[in-house]
This record gives sequence, C-alpha cells and structure tokens, in this order.
Amino acid sequence: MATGGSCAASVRVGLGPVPFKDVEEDADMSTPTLVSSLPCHTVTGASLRKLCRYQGFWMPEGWAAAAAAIQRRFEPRLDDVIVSSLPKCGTTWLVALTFATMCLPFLEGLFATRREGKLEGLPSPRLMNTHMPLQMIPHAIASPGGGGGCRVIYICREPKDMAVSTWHYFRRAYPELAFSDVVDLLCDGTMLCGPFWDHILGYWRASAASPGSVLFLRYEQLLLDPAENVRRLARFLGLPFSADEEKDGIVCGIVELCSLHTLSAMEPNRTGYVDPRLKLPRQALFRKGMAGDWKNHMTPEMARRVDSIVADRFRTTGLTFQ
Ligand code: PAP
Repeated sequence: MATGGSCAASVRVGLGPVPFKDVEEDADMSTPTLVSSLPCHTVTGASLRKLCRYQGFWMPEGWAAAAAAIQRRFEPRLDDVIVSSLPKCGTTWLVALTFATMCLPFLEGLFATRREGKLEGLPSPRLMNTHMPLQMIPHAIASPGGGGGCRVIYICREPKDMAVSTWHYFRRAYPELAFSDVVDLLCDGTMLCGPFWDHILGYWRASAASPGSVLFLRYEQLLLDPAENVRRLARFLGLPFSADEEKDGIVCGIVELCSLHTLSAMEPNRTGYVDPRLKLPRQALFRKGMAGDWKNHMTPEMARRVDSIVADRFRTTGLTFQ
C-alpha cells in the first residue's frame, strides 16, 4: 500500500457534507403507488422480494416507482456527489472513504417513501448514494452543451464475487435461498438492479466520455492499493491532498478509519440494522472483503457460465475482469 507518513493522524476536518440525519424529516412518509403494469418475478425456491422490470432493469416495486420519480424530479446541484454501484460491490467502503463516515441519503429509499423534500433541505455539497443505473439519474451527467450535472463515483466488482456476496447477505433473511439460484439470476440479468452488464457499462461509458463527471473505481484495485485510490478520489472531488496532509499521514488515516476491521467494529455497525423488517443486521455489510471468494463457492461450470457471459457482454468495451 502506498502511504505517506504516520498512520496515527486524524482525517480531514471541515470538509464535506452536513450529516443527513441533521435535516428535518418530511411529514409525508406515505408509500408510493405500485407500478402494477410492470413485468415482475420472484426468486425460485425462496421468498426473496419481488422484482419488477423498469426500463430494462430489475428492481423492487418501490424502487421502480422511485426510479420514475428520480428521473422526473431529482435535480442535481453542480457540487453534488453521488456514490453508485450494483449491490454488494463495495458501496459501504466507498461511502466511508468518500467522506470518512458521514451519514448520507439513499436516493431510492427517499423517493420511494416520498421524502425527497429532505434533499432540498441539505446544504451543499450534498453526498448521496444509489444502486440505480445511470439511466435513472440522467441529469447527473452534464448536457452536451455543458450545462447541469454533478459528480458521480461508481464502484464495480468482479461479478462472480458480487454473486457470492449477494448470496451471503440475503441468505441471512432467506435461509432457503440457494447459491445456484443467485448464479441463475446473475446470468439471466434478473438480479437486483440487473442486468449487471448494462448497469456497469452505463457508468463505464459515461466515465470514458466524461472523466471529470464520472469516476469509475474497481473494488479489486481498492483492495490492492487503497491509498492511491483515496488520492484519486480526492483529486476527482477537487480536494487533492496537500504535501503537508500527505506528510501528516492523512491518506493512511482515512484508509485505516474505513478498513473493514474498523468499520465493522463501530458501535452502530455492530448493533444496528440495515433492514429491521428483514432482520438484516448492519454487521451483514461486513464479511470477508476479499477478491476471489467465488473460488470457494462456484463449481467450474458456474464460473465458466458467468465468464462466458462477461466475455460476450464486455467484448469491445475495453473493460475486463481478469
Ligand atoms: P450493499 O450493496 O448492501 O451496500 P456493499 O457495501 O456494496 O453492500 O458490499 C458489501 C461487500 O463489501 C461485502 O463483501 P463480501 O461479502 O465479499 O465480504 C463486504 O465485506 C465488503 N466490504 C464492506 N466494507 C468493506 C471495507 N471497509 N473494505 C473492504 N470490503 C468491504
């Protein structure tokens, strides 16, 4: 790991957004109208929640309604930062790294429960996260004439490891969920927020076309060299580390503060819930945090199946997972 100076230094102060929890709740907490006309499916052999297909992507019914609302009503500010990823690809880590443990709103959660008014109340710069494909947040990218837009940071993970992480996470709520079912969903493109290839390529292409608007990060590269990726992140956010900050070990401090070990030991992450209804504890967000765990779960046949889909879908795109 490339680090500068002592790791004991504290992280930066005075930068970043106001914690989201400090903004007043909206009065209207009602659930959205169901998107009843969309094609839907549920996972075979498990009561995993129903997913509906909205504009080519599979998402829970409430998120589909939220996606429509985000497309219509979400107005990015120039200094907004949106952290995006497919589920189980390192969001928690990237969010922590981006603003070292700030509390930030989940777009589809807000729009699904009609609490988007809370966003308006946030002073700039706002930091948000989402699992939505880029197509659902079209205004995040500046128009061809250069107007509007904000900054988007995307994190992508090797799809086989994403499937493994997804299975471990959801089987806590649905013990009957078979790993082979998750592999089927991945390959069919019907997994949460899938097809994964369209989700990833949307951001990959936008990053190639507008590198100043979309930063495309890889989970595996973050594991290999977190410090260098934190520097990339800081440069992208327009907050590069000064020579003094480097000397003081700020980068190393952020990496340590956001490590799997540190984050998972924090009190809210040890005792809190991601989703109390599903009995999903926050602790479930922190498991092995490694690359290549698929080798411990997939049969050679499963791995070949995913690899051939990846080879096919990403051919000619310049994006590889080897
Ligand atoms: P989400 O979609 O529910 O937000 P997300 O945070 O994107 O989940 O992904 C969870 C994965 O990131 C877990 O991977 P695993 O199941 O293969 O272990 C989790 O362990 C990993 N993870 C979480 N925090 C960190 C971290 N600080 N460093 C490295 N990996 C992490």
